[in-house]
Amino acid sequence: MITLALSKGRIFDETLPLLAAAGIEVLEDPEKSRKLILPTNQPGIRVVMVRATDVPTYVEYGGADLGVTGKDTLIEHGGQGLYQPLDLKIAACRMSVAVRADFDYASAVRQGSRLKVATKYTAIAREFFASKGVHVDLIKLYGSMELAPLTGLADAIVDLVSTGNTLKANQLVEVERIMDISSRLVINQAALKLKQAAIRPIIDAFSNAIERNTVPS
Ligand code: PRT
Ligand code: MG
Repeated sequence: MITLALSKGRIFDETLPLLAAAGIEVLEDPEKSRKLILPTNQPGIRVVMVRATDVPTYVEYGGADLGVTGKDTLIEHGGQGLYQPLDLKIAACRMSVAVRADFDYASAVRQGSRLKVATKYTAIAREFFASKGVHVDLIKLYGSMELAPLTGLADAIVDLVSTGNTLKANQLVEVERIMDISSRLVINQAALKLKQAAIRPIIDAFSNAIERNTVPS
């Protein structure tokens, strides 16, 4: 049995076409079903639904053989014990620094001020500000980062941005782009060796599908 870990929402939705390219069809809709283990049209392959941030953990410890997870989540997890063969180029966004429109970020940085930064992504934020030589107090949050500068909890946030609509709706502006983000296929290293025959064709089908999507025809 091959177990694939996915999370509800954009990762599940955007992985479906890749699965279809590998001849795999998930037989139930996670938005409608309460089941956490979903069967597929292939008796030897099942999908488990976990929180996005738990995907690397499931795959690292073998609760799943493979999974799909954002580069953001992977960096925060550390990536231990995970083979990362493919950038799937799905769930694309960017990791950015944002502040209130009336906060002068550039001069705060120039003056060497200590910044209060709220984020779910403390590893990425710590590394980014250290590389700029900016001193920060990191405040760990688990969601709704956009609220932090509006309430005085923080001067800045580090968060994912895709359309920019959420920032705009909260009068925040993007002042730094830290990195581009997309989702990766991750594989348990032992499973890769022991279940080669079943896993290889999935990697190859995903890889061909990504190429078809990115090469203009
Ligand atoms: O939402 P939940 O707390 O259950 O879990 P999660 O946020 O970890 O999962 P999910 O499904 O929201 O995100 C899974 C992965 O999708 C992330 O790890 C990213 O790699 C990727 N992704 C791509 C995004 C976005 N785009 C995105 N826009 N993840 C989150 N967002 C959020 C962002 O945090 C911000 O609040 O959407 C908001 C900004 O969107 P725009 O379009 O208004 O800019
Ligand atoms: Mg989310």
